[in-house]
Amino acid sequence: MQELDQLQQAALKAIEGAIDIPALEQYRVDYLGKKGALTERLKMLGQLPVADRPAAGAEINFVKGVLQTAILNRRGRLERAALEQQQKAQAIDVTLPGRNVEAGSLHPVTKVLARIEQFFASIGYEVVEGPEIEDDYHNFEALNLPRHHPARAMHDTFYLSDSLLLRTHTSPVQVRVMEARKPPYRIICPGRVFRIDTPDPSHLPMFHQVEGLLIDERSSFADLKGTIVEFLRVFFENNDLQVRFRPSYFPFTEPSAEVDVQCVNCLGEGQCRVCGSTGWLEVMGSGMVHPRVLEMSGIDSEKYTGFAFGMGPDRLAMLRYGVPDLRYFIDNDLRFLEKFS
Ligand code: 2NL
Repeated sequence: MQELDQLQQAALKAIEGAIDIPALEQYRVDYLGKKGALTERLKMLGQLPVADRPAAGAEINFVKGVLQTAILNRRGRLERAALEQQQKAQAIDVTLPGRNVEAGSLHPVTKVLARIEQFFASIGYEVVEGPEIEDDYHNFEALNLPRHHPARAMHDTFYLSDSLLLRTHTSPVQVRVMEARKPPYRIICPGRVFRIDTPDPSHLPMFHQVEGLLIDERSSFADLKGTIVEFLRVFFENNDLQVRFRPSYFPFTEPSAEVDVQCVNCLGEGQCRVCGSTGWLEVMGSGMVHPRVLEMSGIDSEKYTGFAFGMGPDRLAMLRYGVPDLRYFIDNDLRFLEKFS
């Protein structure tokens, strides 16, 4: 059948040229669908003489099989091509340079706090923390600060109410330990403290403090000196570091002393902006715990004595790393922070 032959040629050409699956599906419907060209021919078989029908039917069905196979093949090829296209689009270029993962680092003040804690832990001190919101009693009263002491004034302390405030030192943590536990103990109390200050190169309204407290029978000022000198020599990594104790006054200690170290910048050679050419840097306060402070927290001051000290890790970090302005520590400027990784 000449005509059927032409139909097959045309159909095969269309199927081979189908550019995508929907186009191919359209050709399938055109030729093999319910109203497709081949289906129509099968329907018309009834109009042929009975004797011709089997041969004509066989011919049409043969072409039908050829087209079905061609469609199947074309569909397979189109699907593979689509998959390849998709894979190419999603491909990962393993030759691209890797993306950098920025490594974080500890804040310089955190590093200094860790050094302080490490030293005191190595000589048997326990690290104790406490609340940043305190009451007037634990922050002032229990430390023998009289009611009209200037530190208790509104312009120095952040009051939250008549009796609640942001702690101005970490001493209240030590008061709570003295109230709760029977001596002996050795503790250090690191943490944030708060004082109303206008920010300048050496003052911020929030800064850090580490206070230490040892209470035992027969503890002495000699123990205080030995502990602090050893700490400062380890901290500044200088076994010959000169340290001096200068008489001073704190309401919570008696006697009291400021602790100075030989200037870490000029080593006492003068003409220095870090120590103001005095050759010394004040780094700590210290003293023997006032008997009244012991008694207020329920400790027998006839049986027990203790020493205490306090230091500012922010200032120690400035000295250790040569930072000229405290405000660098709170600016969150990566150019600064990356220097400590
Ligand atoms: C300083 C001064 C000091 C204390 C803190 C203290 C704590 C208790 C009892 C007695 Cl519970 N004393 N702490 C003692 C002397 C000095 O710190 O200049 N800190 C930066």
